[in-house]
Amino acid sequence: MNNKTAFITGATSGIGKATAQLFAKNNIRLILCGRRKERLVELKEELDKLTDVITLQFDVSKRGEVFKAIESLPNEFQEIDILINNAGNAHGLSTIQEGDIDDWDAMIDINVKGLLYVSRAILPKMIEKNNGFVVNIGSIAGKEVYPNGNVYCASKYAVNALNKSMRIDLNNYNIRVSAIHPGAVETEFSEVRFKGDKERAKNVYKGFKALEAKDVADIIYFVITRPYHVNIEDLIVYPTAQASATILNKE
Ligand code: NDP
Ligand code: 8X3
Repeated sequence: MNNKTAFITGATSGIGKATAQLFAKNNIRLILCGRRKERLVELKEELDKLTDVITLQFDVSKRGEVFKAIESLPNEFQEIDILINNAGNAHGLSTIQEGDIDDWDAMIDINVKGLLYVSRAILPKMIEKNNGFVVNIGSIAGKEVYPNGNVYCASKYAVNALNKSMRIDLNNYNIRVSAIHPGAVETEFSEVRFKGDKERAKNVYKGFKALEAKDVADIIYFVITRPYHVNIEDLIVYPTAQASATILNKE
């Protein structure tokens, strides 16, 4: 992995941050992305000691910002070997008839369109060099619908479909494509879903051991370090206590 360059969206928290930390330990050069500038600065300071790091602050849902940021990369970071499409969140949890339309827009714009914009900006260069790796972070919510999950689930079903589409469309260019679909991971995910309500967010992970962000990072690293002829296309990972989107062995 020495001298490979990875572009990680959503690196300021949770799964993206843990992946950046693990990649840095393994000498992968990093392009770290997110909206929260101070977190990007902090993470760069932490990981600079281990590898070359550059940060890009942009909102994945803003098409202009995405292309401008990626075009601004200095020459030594132009060649991207690994793209981790991770940025995303759930916004709200309510029935379809009561859903907040701004929440719907946010989930479609970030989880689906954001992933598309970033991929569209980066893939042509991977195609040019006939090499690359894309890891799409889906969710168990992209495999099963659960009550009140409606639009978040739809956005992750879209990621699932786009992952398969990428596999097909990029097959002639030696670009590997993988989706990882986690169950419950204790990150800032539920805090974002419940709009900063920390108590409600904590409750989601009460009574069982959820996955940690670093568990998912380990799997991402495993997936990208298989021999060149091996492409893990689709992988579901649960906490041991979880058997489906809704079946959870809670104390
Ligand atoms: P976190 O809330 O901890 O992290 C989300 C990351 O996405 C942050 O770094 C955030 O950065 C970034 N992000 C969100 N919106 C935008 C935006 N508009 N533009 C740019 N970056 C954005 O959650 P997780 O680490 O848990 O989530 C990571 C991925 O994993 C998501 O795609 C999520 O759907 C998926 N997932 C999570 C599960 C869980 O249970 N936690 C389970 C299954 C899948 P910033 O705010 O700085 O922009
Ligand atoms: C996050 C996990 O179960 O809230 O994608 O959808 S869940």
